[in-house]
Amino acid sequence: MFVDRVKIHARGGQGGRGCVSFRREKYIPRGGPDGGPGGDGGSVILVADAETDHLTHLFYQPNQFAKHGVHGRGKQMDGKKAPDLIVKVPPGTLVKLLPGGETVVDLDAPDASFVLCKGGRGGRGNMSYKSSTHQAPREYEEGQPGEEGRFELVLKIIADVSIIGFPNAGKSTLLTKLSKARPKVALYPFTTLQPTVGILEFEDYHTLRVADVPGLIEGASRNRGLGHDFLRHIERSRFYIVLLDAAGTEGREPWDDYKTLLNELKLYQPGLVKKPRIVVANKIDLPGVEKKLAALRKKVKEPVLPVSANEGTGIDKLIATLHKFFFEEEPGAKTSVKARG
Ligand SMILES: Nc1nc2c(ncn2[C@@H]2O[C@H](COP(=O)(O)OP(=O)(O)OP(=O)(O)O)[C@@H](O)[C@H]2O)c(=O)[nH]1
Ligand SMILES: [Mg+2]
Repeated sequence: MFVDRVKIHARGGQGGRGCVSFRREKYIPRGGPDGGPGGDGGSVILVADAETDHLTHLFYQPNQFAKHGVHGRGKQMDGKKAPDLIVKVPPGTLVKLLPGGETVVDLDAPDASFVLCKGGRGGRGNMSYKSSTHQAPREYEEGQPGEEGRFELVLKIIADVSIIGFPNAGKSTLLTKLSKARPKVALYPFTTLQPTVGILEFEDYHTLRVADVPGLIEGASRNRGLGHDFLRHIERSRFYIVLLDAAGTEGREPWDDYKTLLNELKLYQPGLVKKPRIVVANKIDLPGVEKKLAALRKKVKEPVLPVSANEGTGIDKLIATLHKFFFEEEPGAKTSVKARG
């Protein structure tokens, strides 16, 4: 199961209680107060871990409670501080406070961390109440409770490039050509039900994260197909590959697909269509594609790149375009960088 939205209950540990004790030793009458303080409770700390890519573990363990601090002891001994509870989440996790839903933190980079619930401070023992006029204090403090709250964690995957297209357009096939990721490829629509990220490695050791997301169809904004919800995973991308089935294998025209896709993106978030993109026409190995491609080229303003994800035709050009967009300051400086391996 893939979980990318989860509600949790987090609580820092309570501090240990301070101790009331007096030194008792042979030949030392009235040894004075020696009750030590309690240890601090552990905090719940969220850490963005690059190796984690979903929130499923929190779905099964929605209660994240840190341990309590140990109580103070006699002979001036401190109680032990409880360890912090480290909760790993994928980079790109947004944390909202419930019930209001206001954003607490956006862990948008690997290794970013955030103290979600601080542990309570340990209480003072009676030895710290001692003074010249108060030599046998019996006061002590209880440990303070840890912070507590309910939170919603929402994952918005961080990918540099996202591939968007209709079901069966060949998005997953294209990702296997760009990276070592192996999402499921199949003849039927909605094969991909969860986003997959692949790493595109260039010859010059630059890398890009490329996301394959589920297919988008007309009416997704009204929850048709898999709806719009998964589109939040492409929000953070800087570049989009609009992948079209140029052969129209499902009886639709590529140009209509293009319009529908852009319209759905706009309905989801108007800013998305303003970001840079490339139109990639897939399945050019199939017969009768030239006519459809020519018609598409006439109508689409931006350049159209014909490829066959199955056979690998045109993929080098796509890779060079991505390299140019992300890593070349002056356009045209270097054009033929290939993928490694
Ligand atoms: N002829 C031909 N078929 C292709 C090409 N690329 C993909 N296909 C086929 O199209 C079908 C769908 O491919 P997928 O990669 O699963 O498509 P998808 O866009 O990921 O589909 P969903 O995950 O369902 O949205 C598979 O049967 C692929 O073999 C291509 O370049 N040429
Ligand atoms: Mg797929």
